[in-house]
Amino acid sequence: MLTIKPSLREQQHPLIRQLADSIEAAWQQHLDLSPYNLPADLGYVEGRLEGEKLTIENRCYQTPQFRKLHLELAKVGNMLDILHCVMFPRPEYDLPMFGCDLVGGRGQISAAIADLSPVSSDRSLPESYISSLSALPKVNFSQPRELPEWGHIFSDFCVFVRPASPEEEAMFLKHVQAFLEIHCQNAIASTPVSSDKVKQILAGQRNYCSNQQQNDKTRRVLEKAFGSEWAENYMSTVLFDLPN
Ligand code: BLA
Repeated sequence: MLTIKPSLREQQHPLIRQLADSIEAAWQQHLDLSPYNLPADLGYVEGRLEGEKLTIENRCYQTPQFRKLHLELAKVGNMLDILHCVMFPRPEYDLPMFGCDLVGGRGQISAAIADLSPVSSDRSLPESYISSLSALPKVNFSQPRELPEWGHIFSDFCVFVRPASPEEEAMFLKHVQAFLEIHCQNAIASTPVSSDKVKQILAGQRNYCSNQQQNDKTRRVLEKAFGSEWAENYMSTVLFDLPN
């Protein structure tokens, strides 16, 4: 059921491969995984983008604390390599959204972003997260990147960079591994909240997803390969579906 099939990652940038392996290792080590079925036909997708083949490979699980753990790898010929990952907590648990996106091509990662994003109405993270994240070794990258307008959903701990060397790639990987470790530890120790709080958390998760859906760069890649209707459906049902 949870056996790992041959994966696109073997053909991708080493940082993508390493991060994909790390994410799955953290999930398997800490969480009680069951299968999660994506909408029909969207587990593995092929299209064409500017004469190149676009391949998308999805892995999806659920656990007692998470309604959906989604890891997506995508590749456009030899031009574009993508890793996308979101952990959607069940709204009964007061947990932030782990999100990560790596985009690169021709041997260089141009965008590496990772965050544990708040869902509370005052946009603060739970205390336990603030203390663990503040205690992490500080990371400094030579090419930080500026968040787009909709990026106000991210926390103060968000890292958004163009890793400029193998050392910076390793630093990014290590930092995201620490995020995952903190997040999984907190998740398995967390207990359900009151129904009032559930409503707030749901609103926070919906706000996160609707802002992520405004990422034109993601949309453009998908539209060019599959058309705008398909892209809209994919973004709103697979990448950032709003919780019920
Ligand atoms: C940027 N995302 C991008 C870029 C592309 C994609 C091509 C531009 C890269 C660059 O500016 O160097 C494309 N990303 C994709 C595609 C998928 C994908 C096609 O995941 C999936 C099929 N995006 C996320 C998540 C986060 C995220 C979970 O999916 C953050 C937690 C962030 N991606 C994100 C941000 C940018 C980006 C902030 C920069 C956007 C900008 O500068 O406008």
